[in-house]
Amino acid sequence: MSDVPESHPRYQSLRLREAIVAGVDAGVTSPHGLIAHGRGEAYDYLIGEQTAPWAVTAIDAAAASLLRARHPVLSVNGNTAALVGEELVALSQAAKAPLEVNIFHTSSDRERRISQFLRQQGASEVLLPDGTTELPGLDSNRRFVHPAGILDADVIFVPLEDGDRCEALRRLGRQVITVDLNPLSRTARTASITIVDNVARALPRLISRVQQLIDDTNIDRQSLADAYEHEQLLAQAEARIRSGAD
Ligand code: PTJ
Repeated sequence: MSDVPESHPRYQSLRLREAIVAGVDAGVTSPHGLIAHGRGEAYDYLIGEQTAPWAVTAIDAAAASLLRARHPVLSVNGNTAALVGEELVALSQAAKAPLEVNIFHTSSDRERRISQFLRQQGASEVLLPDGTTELPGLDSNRRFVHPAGILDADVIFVPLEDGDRCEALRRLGRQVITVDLNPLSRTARTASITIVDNVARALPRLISRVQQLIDDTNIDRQSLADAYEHEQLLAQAEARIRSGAD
């Protein structure tokens, strides 16, 4: 990182800031992404900037769900590409789930740049909206999808959403897994599985859990999925934020 020493007490947080700023400079991340990131930082601060038990349970359920899916797809936007591009590629390979670029703030140039960026991180294939295929029940730019990707998926991983597509996908009967530091957001509430954690911490854990489940077939995937209580886990995250406890 440019001028922040690793010994700095806020190094991790500052490193992520730099990654988002670099994403904007590279034309991968929307300027709106800076605002979204700042909001995430505030929530992260309030949950103690660590992966809490509610997130571990959700990560377990997400790993089980991705591996049980007929056709899982990982949706990538400008923020997640900048923060966890490499990890998304690794998750895609481990879970055999294609990456699909799907962004809220319309820009075909940014779509192409995100795709190139993911290929630089090792992705062999990145799906892009074909410009004509649309997800029904959605008015935003996120309605444009790839016919063999999100449109046909049964389980869709959509970290850092703004809620509209999550709702549309749920109405279509799809399972939606999200990562969102705000347990009160529309996405967090509407998704099937919500990991309330920083995407930069959650992704490495999710990858290693997926790998563990692949390697050890004795782990009961069903019980991991059953242990996930959506309302209860969101309430735990909200209570932590409201308590202001250290
Ligand atoms: O690249 P685009 O055009 O698709 O735009 C992406 C953003 C993120 C700008 C767009 O989806 C957006 O505006 O999202 P929102 O409505 O700001 O929602 C993003 C959610 O992610 C908020 O609830 C934030 O608290 C949360 N968030 C932000 N940073 C992180 C995060 N959650 C987990 N990890 C983070 N690092």
